[in-house]
Amino acid sequence: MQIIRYQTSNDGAASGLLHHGQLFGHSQPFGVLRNLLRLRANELREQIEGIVRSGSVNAPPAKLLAPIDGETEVWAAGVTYKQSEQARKEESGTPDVYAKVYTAQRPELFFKATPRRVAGPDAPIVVRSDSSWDVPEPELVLVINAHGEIIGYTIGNDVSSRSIEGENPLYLPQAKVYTACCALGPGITPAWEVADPYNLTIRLNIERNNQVYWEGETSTRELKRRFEELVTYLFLENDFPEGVLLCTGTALVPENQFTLQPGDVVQISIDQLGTLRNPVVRGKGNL
Ligand code: DO4
Ligand code: MG
Repeated sequence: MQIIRYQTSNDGAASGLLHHGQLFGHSQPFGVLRNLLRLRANELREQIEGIVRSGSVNAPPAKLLAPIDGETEVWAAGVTYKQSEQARKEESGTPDVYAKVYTAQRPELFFKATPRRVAGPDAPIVVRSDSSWDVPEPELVLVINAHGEIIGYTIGNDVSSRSIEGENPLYLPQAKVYTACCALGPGITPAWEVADPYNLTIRLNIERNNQVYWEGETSTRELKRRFEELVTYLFLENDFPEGVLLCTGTALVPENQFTLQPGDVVQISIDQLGTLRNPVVRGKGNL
């Protein structure tokens, strides 16, 4: 089952439940996502189970939207996998900061996006026109409610400029935060349906000219930190009244010669969460 956001016939947005290929919750006010993230996890679960019991179903929607709205923010953790630590050390003139943060008690957490900057399923993601080295970062994303509880999981792409971050780590916000810098979807799988989030396979496939150009896979087993630890630091001095989505870091880093090109299609699959697919454009002017 997934909580989804989708486009309605009048170009509006609605949320619902996709369960065994059918849409539930369309005939009742299931609510906008931001309000669902105000609920406690047990209240949300009761609401979802009630809707499925009510049995009113519809055909699945034609177009899914990113599962985020309102004032819900996207944050990201960095250098949470050994592979990421190694890649940052190679690209940077200041490798020490990455070595230190990998083992430090305090994790690296950074602001990534607002809903307006997020691409949904099949929508284009942007690589910056002032960047020469760009990569997708396939990441498991925690969906966290206003009370700091992990209520679900989705797939995220923390699209990043390695040339800008590599030049100076203080450029991180420019390497990471811009229009269509992030993709999320296809929906939110409730946390209570995922038996072991530390044992999920993450697959990345990049198509160029209709052929597989790069592919690889990893597992959340490789993660250095616990999710609760990341959430605790994120909520230490921040409030998220409409919840927050937290990308948990990447372990799939293509070889240093690789850079994304316009026309590439990035596909990320995670066990139990589905597949997120996005074409690449260069510069916000090409959206
Ligand atoms: O330290 C920079 C960001 C690293 C990151 O985004 C990741 O490890 O996924
Ligand atoms: Mg990342």
